[in-house]
Amino acid sequence: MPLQAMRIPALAAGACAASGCRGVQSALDPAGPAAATIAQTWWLMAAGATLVLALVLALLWYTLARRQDGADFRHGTRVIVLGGLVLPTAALIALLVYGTDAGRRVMAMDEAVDLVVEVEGRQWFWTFHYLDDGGARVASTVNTLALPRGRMVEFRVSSVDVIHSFWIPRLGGKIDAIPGRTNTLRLRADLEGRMRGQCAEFCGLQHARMAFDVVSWPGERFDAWLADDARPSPTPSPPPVELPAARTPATPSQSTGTPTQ
Ligand SMILES: [Cu+2]
Repeated sequence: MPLQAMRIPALAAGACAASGCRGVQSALDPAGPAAATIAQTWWLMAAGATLVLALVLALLWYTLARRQDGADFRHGTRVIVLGGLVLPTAALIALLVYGTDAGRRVMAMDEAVDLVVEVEGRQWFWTFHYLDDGGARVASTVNTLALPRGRMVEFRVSSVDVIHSFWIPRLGGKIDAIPGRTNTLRLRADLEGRMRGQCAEFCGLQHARMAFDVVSWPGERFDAWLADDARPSPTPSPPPVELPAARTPATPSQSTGTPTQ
């Protein structure tokens, strides 16, 4: 590729890195293997879509230019077979093969699990229960998830009321939290620091408040925290938030300001 042509993707990647793509909740700023695979797929598909758009525009320009020449369009059948059948079939097969392999890596089902965390969604907060090797709950947190860096964590996600969706964009894909059902998701944080998760399914008027913090610690610090915090899990209670009265639908007889459980 000539140097001039390489400048555009380099500038785009630079601008992306310097601005909107970074951040505590950006899927394009991966902090783990699953999110890295998803981001890689996103960039690949963005590049492919750009290529297809350029090809279509070039063909359109060519067609319009030829019509102005008054020339007849020949080889129509060949263009339809190649452009309408062979090209999409090849592109879709390539995407299917790549996507299947990427999906296997994102799910991480063949990897060993180091820690199990039960995730409970409810209107409108998250509770995280940390299990020991025997499957007993040894600690719980509300709206803050602590993770040991470099260890594979299995999340068992469920809901106590309506359907929510558990999503930490910098670590991987999302999974629905469905009442009466437990869905499993495996994620690993390879970087330390603070990230942000969010409910990704509209679940009621306070849905936008259903965000949570994620802290990724070195393994020793996490172990020490879990050992210190080890105690019977408390009854989940809503975090202390004040609901904006203007956004709470209420009749004059109803009170506002208290989250409904
Ligand atoms: Cu929700």
